[in-house]
Amino acid sequence: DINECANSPYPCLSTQRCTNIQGSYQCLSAVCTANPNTCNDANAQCISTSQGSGYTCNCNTNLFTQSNGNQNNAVCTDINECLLPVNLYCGSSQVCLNSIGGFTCQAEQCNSERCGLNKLCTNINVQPGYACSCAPGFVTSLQNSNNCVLPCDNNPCQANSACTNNGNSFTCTCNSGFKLVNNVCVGKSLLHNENK
Ligand SMILES: [Ca+2]
Repeated sequence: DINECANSPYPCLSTQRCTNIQGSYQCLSAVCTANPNTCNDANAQCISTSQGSGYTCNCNTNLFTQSNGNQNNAVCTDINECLLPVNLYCGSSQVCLNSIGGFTCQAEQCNSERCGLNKLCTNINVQPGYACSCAPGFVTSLQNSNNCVLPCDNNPCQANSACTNNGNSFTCTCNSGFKLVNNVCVGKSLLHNENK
């Protein structure tokens, strides 16, 4: 093989880089090597060419959608491979986690210990791959927001009343001998009128 790049005169334009290849040679722009940030979008790859402006900016179109053409203003937008309702990329017992320029499939993260007492675990497709929420009939504890308790365990009722759990809510009932007056349970012995 002859190295044409070593020939005199130089076989390429002075602004071009000569690359010797088997049986021939290539003249490519030096733009991409001279300035690694030629493409504004960090996910676009600068590819030297022999014609035009000497380069193109290419997103990996398996992983990104490309807009704004293929020069330095090319914009690469991540493809969310994990979009519901149908995820084509991961197995049915896996969770898909999207990332910029890719995605991963991981085992479902929920297990019986993951979320703690009175909580339900849901596999989700964003990091860390699971979410915890209160089981039906339970609410976030006012003492410790990591825990879920029965509504009455948050002591929502005022003095002299009893609390009854009622689904995700509660009912307050004045104790025996007390009567609700202006949203306060007042001792009946303190009431000196016909409402007694
Ligand atoms: Ca992605």
